[in-house]
Amino acid sequence: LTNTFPQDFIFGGATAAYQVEGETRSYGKGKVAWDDYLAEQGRFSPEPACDFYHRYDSDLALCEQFGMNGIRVSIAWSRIFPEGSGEPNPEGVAFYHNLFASCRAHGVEPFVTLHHFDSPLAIYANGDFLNRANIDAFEAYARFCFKEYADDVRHWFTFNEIAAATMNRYVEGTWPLGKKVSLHECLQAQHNMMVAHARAVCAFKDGGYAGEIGIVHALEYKYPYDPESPADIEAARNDDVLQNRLLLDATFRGDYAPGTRAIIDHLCASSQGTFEIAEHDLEIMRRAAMLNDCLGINYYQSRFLKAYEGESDLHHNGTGDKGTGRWRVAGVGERAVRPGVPTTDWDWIIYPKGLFDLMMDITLRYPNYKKFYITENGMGRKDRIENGVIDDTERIDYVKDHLRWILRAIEIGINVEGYFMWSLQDQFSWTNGYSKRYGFFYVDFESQQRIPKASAYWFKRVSETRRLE
Ligand code: BGP
Repeated sequence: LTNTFPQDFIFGGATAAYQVEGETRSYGKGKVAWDDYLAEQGRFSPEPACDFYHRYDSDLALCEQFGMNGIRVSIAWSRIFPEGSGEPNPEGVAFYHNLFASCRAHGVEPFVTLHHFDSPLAIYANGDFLNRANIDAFEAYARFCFKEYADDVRHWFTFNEIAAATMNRYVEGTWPLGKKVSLHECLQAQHNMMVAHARAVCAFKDGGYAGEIGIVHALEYKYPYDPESPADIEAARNDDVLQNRLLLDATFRGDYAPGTRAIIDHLCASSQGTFEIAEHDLEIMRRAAMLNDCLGINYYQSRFLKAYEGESDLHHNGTGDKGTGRWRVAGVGERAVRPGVPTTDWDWIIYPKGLFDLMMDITLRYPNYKKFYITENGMGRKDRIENGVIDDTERIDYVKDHLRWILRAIEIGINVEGYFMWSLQDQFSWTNGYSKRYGFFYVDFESQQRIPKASAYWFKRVSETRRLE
């Protein structure tokens, strides 16, 4: 088995605008729904997060020093268009030019996402992507960015994790809006966002811009808890459509396979709703399906599904109290943990092989996939400093096990061209605040000092040698 990564493999860290930048209400930035939602909750503030707005240059210097040749960043839509559309905000536009220039200066390639969970409040308040007018607004914002940053950016992603954006909002109810088990709204928003993605991809290609474009999906392999049980198999298929399949079919086929569509309709019916595809949607989606250059996969965990007949019963573990999470959804199934499979303090299932199984599945079902980047993978921990050192051996093991499965995939001819650990530095987590740390670099949120963790030193060796020992 090979232990060496290809010559041009990207080794990087991932960030997202709202989770790192701070300055959420300054320099002309428009509001997003999270601002008031978090303030009302009063648990934690996204301000100043890890102050990336002012510290990006020193963070990029750290990337360079630690052997990273790539970074994932996102553009905050409401920094560019404070109201979602209309006149651009010059300070916001300039900020990203400066950020990209700093990436170049440090030899760190930027991989840029247009939408990472932060629709402008004006867009959110009039229905977000359930309102089709906002598909137009997203396309206009994407067109603006492609043109404005044509000389700065060579790697674009339209959306980050449509699955999380829709499920956390319309199914789990743990994000702004807070609706529970509205499966039809969840799936309709997924479809509409995929139309917005397709329009942006076509605009990028028609514009003749240099570089590549794709989308980032949060994928989890859905295994039946008991592979012999037809009811568990059905639950696994339901959860697969809810999280992965609608989005993957839309991405790579540009329409929905009959089996996918049947489950979409079943899920919508179970929350008394329907699924609407507008005229021309499939036309543009089919065109974009052949134009995507890459897929970003965010992979943290896989799931084991049991059949479930009762009322929906959800509890989100946003505190790190192990064993408190529950996910049982009427019409879908129950997410359970097979005995012997390890989990994190936030009840995330550690199952590295699922990443390989997912990539295999995609390459077999959608031979037009072209290339993968692993755009997020990592472990949330309660990291602590002891004698100036942060020993996160557990995280090193987690990343190492996933990198091993990536090497196996590469070895059998699956095209994977990069890996970005979530996250570059400790940052703000949407429902967990600051106690769930993911970074290579520990952040003391009081002083904003960065301290490299053991994983940063380990990753430096991997990226510089391109070898996994
Ligand atoms: C992904 C998101 C990130 C990030 C990460 C960890 O879903 O793209 O934005 O937050 O997950 O999630 P959490 O912070 O909830 O642990």
